[in-house]
Amino acid sequence: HFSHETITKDYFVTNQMNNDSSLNVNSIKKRIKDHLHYTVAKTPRTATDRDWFNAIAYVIRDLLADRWMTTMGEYYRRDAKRVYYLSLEFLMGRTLIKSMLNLGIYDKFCQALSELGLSLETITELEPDPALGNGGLGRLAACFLDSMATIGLPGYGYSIRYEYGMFYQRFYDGFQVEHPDNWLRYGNPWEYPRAEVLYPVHFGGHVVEYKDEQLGRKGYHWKETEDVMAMAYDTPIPGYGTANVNNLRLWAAKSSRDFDLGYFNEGNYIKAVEDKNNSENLSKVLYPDDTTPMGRELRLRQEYFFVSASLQDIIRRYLVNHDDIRGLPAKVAIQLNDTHPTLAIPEMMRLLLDRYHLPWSEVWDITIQIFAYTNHTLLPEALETWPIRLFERLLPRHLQIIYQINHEFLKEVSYRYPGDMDALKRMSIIGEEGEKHIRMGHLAFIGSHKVNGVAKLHTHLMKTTIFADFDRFFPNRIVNKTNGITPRRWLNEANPELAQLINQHIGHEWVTDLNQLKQLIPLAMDTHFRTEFQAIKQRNKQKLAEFIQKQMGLTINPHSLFDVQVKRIHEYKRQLLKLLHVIAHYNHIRVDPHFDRVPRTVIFAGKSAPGYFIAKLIIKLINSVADVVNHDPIVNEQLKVVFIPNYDVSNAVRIIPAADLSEQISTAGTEASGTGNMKLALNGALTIGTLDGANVEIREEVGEDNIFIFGMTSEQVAERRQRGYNPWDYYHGNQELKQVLDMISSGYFCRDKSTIFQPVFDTLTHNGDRYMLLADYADYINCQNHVDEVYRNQDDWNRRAILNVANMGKFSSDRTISEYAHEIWEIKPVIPD
Ligand code: B1H
Repeated sequence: HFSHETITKDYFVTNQMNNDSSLNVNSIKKRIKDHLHYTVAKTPRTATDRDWFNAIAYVIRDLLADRWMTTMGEYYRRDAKRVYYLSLEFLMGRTLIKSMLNLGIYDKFCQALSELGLSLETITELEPDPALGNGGLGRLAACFLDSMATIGLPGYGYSIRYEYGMFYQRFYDGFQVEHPDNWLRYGNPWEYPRAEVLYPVHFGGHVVEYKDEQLGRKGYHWKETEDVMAMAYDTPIPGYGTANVNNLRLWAAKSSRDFDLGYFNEGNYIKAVEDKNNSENLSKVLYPDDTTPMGRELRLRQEYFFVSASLQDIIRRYLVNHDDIRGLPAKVAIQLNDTHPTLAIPEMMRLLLDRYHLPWSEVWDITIQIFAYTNHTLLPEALETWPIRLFERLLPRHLQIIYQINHEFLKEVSYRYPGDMDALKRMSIIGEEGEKHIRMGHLAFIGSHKVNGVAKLHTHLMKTTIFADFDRFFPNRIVNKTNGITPRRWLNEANPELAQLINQHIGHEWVTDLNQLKQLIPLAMDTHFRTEFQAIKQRNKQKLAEFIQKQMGLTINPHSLFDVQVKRIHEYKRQLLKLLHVIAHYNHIRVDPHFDRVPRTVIFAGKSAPGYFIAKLIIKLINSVADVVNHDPIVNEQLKVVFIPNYDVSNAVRIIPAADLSEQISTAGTEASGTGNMKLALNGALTIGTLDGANVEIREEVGEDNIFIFGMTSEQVAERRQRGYNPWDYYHGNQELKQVLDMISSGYFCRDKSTIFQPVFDTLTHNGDRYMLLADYADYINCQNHVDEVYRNQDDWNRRAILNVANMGKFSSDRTISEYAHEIWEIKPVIPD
């Protein structure tokens, strides 16, 4: 299996930035031993592998610290405009190998470790994978940090230091069981606690109006609040092949010092300490709900806590070398990663109004210039709203400000569209359906100078559906920024052998300039190159097969087609459609076991939100189908189904380089972009997909012969929905499909609880098949048959796979970030002298 020692040192692209001559193999060994002695306080004889991991991490952290302080100093000296990426999630993945590669010290460390008799692979596996995010949105934030540091942009990440990240997924009897992810249990060598960077965050209380004699107008005091303190933890973010090191600042909740005065005075010491615990619960756990927000009070408290601390910090940094707060927009850009940090808008207004006493109109101008908002989903249930009643209790001053923003905005709307009461209702920040609530998307849109979608189709749909009124009202505010992924993590680190093959032919500039991969296009016609390319894919598949054998005790055929669907489990992503194909395929094998078929291994991985009933039942169904298929002697080598537990960044790095086929089969119009689609194609998997999200642009780049497209377009989906869609027509009209669905409902896959999967059958039939799986079924099956045909000609398959790799340049997050920098943030790289 994957072993770094067996990899020769030049497999990774190592950069030349590290010309620090004092850093040689001997000095690295000395530094490691020193940290083992003085920081970890262990001797080589008593040290565990984890002690060694920590010692090594501290050595690397020292190197990061040097460059980081220089970088921060440089930003300060140049008085550079900064961008602050506010996100409730950063799915960073492991740091050790990434840092060594980015700093260009991987080779030397390999040598040093081997001379110390340490196994880099063993040590790598001891590092916890910090999972402070759910899925694509959180991983995008992490790729963006890598790109900003690599390009040299003064970009800072801000988020929460969750004590428990994304849950650890295990299967018991095929059911998902969530285990707490106590990632900080053994300490975190990558972070610097900043006990002195501490801000109060207020909740509750009430607002009193006063007459400000000096300004001659009304002022507002937010009084008798309950306070929580936010303490900073900094993680250095190295760029690749550069001395730039940026910062990710995470906030942890601490009780305020005077939290307990009252109780202490009453002598109730125990009660006081109990309360301290309560306020520190704020940063305890990440909400594990991808795409659909959980409207819980603690989540709103997290959002405000994080926003308030971040803005205080941003303003403090600005005021270190500026004295006029009105100059803020020239030096500060803030990007809102979805609506989750939208409270930053009224919070900025509050600070400028109540603390800096600027007049409303000026405050509004400043705010709009600073903020920009990225939308990541169109699903109506995913659009964040909060009950007014909760705001009244928790954030009364913000509620006032939001009311006034809304009042001013609706005045403009009624001026522009006289008499159009319906437009007012549709566009208001306040929704009146059911309980009165705040529409966070409207607030984010109105308070930002740019609003972006994450793929062309998604941006188009934003303009024509959920934000159509806003697009008409603010014509050039919506822009597109198609997502990207960092080539450092997703090719250079994840697929070192492919990286090396590429280097041998076109050099290594692609690592920071992914369009260079276009030079591989002619090599797709080179049979020798194709053979080498295939051999690498085969070794990656072998390694994954060994991992699956070791972790799950399951034997798979490494020469079968690896058919991969890895992503969060969600109805709109249609893991069930994949499963319908698996079952139909199984039935064919049983009817005619001796027919010559392409053997397949279908690999699933992904987590479900803990409260998402149907998604959890889909997990159980996949595991049940796997159980039946994998134990059926008739099926033998032709089909295997694998559900790899606990999909996270580390597992993605193992799975993606081994994939032949990438399943991107969401109902057209539902997946905003997808980024797994890019990672898989970059590693030479062919995509089978709908014309959804970034698949549309992947097709444009790789050419329609090198991708398998099927199913309805987003227009056709919308039109079908309009016309009235009846899943029973497909059920009764397709014998094969009916048989598959009946097997699900009749308990074929779960004999001891035969009705357990009835709800799955019902979502696809009685309950209307919201994501139209049945409508796309026949075309999907045809398309999969076409996949098999193409796969039979391995040489031609490799040609297409190479053309996928060669044409993925557009999907580098460096390109995405450069676009944000030019068109939204107006910031430039700072290149140190
Ligand atoms: C995406 C989310 C999301 N869209 C709410 N929306 C969350 C919404 O905890 N919450 O409340 C968490 C996550 N995540 C994903 O963003 C899209 O589904 C993908 O298509 C897209 O590629 C990704 C990055 O833009």
